[in-house]
Amino acid sequence: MLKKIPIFTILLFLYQIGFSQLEKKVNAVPTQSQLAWQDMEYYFFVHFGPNTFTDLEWGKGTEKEEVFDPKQLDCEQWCRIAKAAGAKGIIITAKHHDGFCLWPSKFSTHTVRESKWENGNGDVLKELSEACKKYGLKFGVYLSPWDRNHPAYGTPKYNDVFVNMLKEIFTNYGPIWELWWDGANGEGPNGKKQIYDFARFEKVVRKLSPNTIIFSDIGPDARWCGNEKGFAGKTNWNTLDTAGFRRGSGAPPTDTLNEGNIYGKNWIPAECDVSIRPGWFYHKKEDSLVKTPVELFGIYLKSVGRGANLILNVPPDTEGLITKYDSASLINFKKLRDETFSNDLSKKDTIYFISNKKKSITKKINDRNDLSFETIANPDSQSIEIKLNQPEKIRRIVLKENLTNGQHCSKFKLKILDKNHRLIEEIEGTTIGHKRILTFSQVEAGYIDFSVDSQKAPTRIEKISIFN
Ligand code: FUL
Repeated sequence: MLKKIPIFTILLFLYQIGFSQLEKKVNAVPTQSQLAWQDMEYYFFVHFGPNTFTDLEWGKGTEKEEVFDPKQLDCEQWCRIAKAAGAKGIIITAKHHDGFCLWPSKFSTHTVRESKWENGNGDVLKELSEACKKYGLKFGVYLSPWDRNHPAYGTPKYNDVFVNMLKEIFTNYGPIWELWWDGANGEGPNGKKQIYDFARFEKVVRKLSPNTIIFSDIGPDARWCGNEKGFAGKTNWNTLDTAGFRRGSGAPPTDTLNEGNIYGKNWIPAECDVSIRPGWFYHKKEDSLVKTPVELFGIYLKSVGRGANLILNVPPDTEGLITKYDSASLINFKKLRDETFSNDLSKKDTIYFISNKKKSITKKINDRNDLSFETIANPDSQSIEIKLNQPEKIRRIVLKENLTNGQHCSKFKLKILDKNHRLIEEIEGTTIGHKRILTFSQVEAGYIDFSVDSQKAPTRIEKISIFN
């Protein structure tokens, strides 16, 4: 029997089976914590420590503890500004590369306890974690593995120190929503580099706090976007291949981090970090260089608007307060977002799910909370059409993909038509992901047509919003 079937056909059959199995394997999906994390979209980063006072970006680790003395430190002020700016959380440098601990760690002698601030009784992590709770903000920590102060650095003992610090932080200041691991790995005080036991660190964190999102160049839960300008790729997959890569110098190329891998085996969405000032830490000379609301809005469009999260650094000054320059810019950034995105014109409109090229209406969706839509076998044969109740001037369209079962759309098309159904503008894009904000010159639209041109699996569109 077998003899009669050409060998080529058999090979093709085997190849196809193998291929479909491979496809199944690579459909990485998010965890519940990752889905919730992606909804956070935008939050603050706070770089604060001895560098704030010494005007440095990378402290040497030899700074005297007494330099740290923020006389008016008020973490509630940070939280009020974060709230007013629409940020949903704060992640603080509990320890930067200089090794200084913003909490009185038992595993270091280079901490707030050794400083003069509050006579050595202060604890920034305690103040901030409590303030975040009070203001309904998520709380996260940056714990730099690189430590230029710790005497054990460069020896296996330092990995124990790092584990003990993690235990202290997670036990005393939790819940910790996100843990930030920087990739830098330089020499410690004895000139030696450290071999970090990341597998062990991860295990410890997972045990103490299974829902914490661990960020690093390559995750495991969120990845670096490959630059410090706050931009994700125009194509931005939440999936990434990490096999064979390491954090720091062994990380994937920056353009891969920026765009992800279409068939990446792991769900590791991008987080875009950027500072509101040129530096990460406060420098008085940069008071005049705070990014404007329009610049921040541009960054927002290129991060959140490309399906990534935005972590915006807002460094407190030597008093321990966010300056009026930063807060003014942040408040106006919020105003700009509110003005742009508060009036969703699609809410008033009827959405049709059109099932074939003849555009027969098969389904009319009125309930805006239930717009989940699943395309079927031939993506070309269907589209969603939104008929505006009256022609409207529009400039932005926001798409949202339901990611519960993975990220699937790899090419989409939006057609903007006038009230007589004539094409005015065609916009093409690749990935959608958590959110895709498309901007264009203002047009008067009567209809909007959305279709998927290519996909990994059925795309689920959760929402289409239209704004002027
Ligand atoms: C970098 C660090 O070296 C910078 O000092 C800063 O903390 C930035 C967010 O990450 O890799």
